[in-house]
Amino acid sequence: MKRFLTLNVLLAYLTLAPPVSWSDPPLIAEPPLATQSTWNLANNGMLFVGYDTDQNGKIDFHTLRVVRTSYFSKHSLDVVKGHHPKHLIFTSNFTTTHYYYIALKQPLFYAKDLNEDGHWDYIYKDPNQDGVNGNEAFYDSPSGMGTASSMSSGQEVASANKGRNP
Ligand SMILES: [Ca+2]
Ligand SMILES: [Ca+2]
Ligand SMILES: [Ca+2]
Repeated sequence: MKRFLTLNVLLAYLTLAPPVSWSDPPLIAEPPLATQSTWNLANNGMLFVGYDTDQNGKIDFHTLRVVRTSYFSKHSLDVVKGHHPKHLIFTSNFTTTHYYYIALKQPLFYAKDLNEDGHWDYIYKDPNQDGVNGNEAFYDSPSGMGTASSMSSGQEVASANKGRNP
C-alpha cells in the first residue's frame, strides 16, 4: 500500500511538474567537426569543441567528449587513426612529435551559450552517446537562464531563429 502511494505521489509529481525541457531551446546536432572554432581539454578531463553556429565570430555551441586515452607519438595522424578506428582523434602539433587525444565518437554533453557571453546557458546530457536523436535530456543551466526564465528564453530563441532563417 505504501509503495502504491509512493508511486501515486511520484506520478502526480511527474504529471504536475512542468517538463524541464518543455520550453528549452531544441538541441541541434553537432555541426561537422571541420567547422569547429576551437577545441581543448576541460578541467574535468573531457575534450570540448566550440562552434560558432551562426558565424558571427562568437562561439555559441559546445560539445564535450570522454577522452579514452592520450599520448605522444611520432606517428602521423593517419597511422593513429588506423589504430583507433572507432574513435575521434584530436592532435596538438609539437616539433617532431604529436600529442594525440583519443576521444569517443559522440559527445556526452552538449552546451548552448545563447547570448554568447561565455557562460553556458543550457547543458544537455546524452548518456547513450549516440548523437542527437531525441534521447538527450536537460542537465544543467550554469548561467541560470534555463532555470529562471526558460519560457522567455525559449521565445527569444524562437524569434532569433526566425530572424536567422529567412
Ligand atoms: Ca555565434
Ligand atoms: Ca550565456
Ligand atoms: Ca542521443
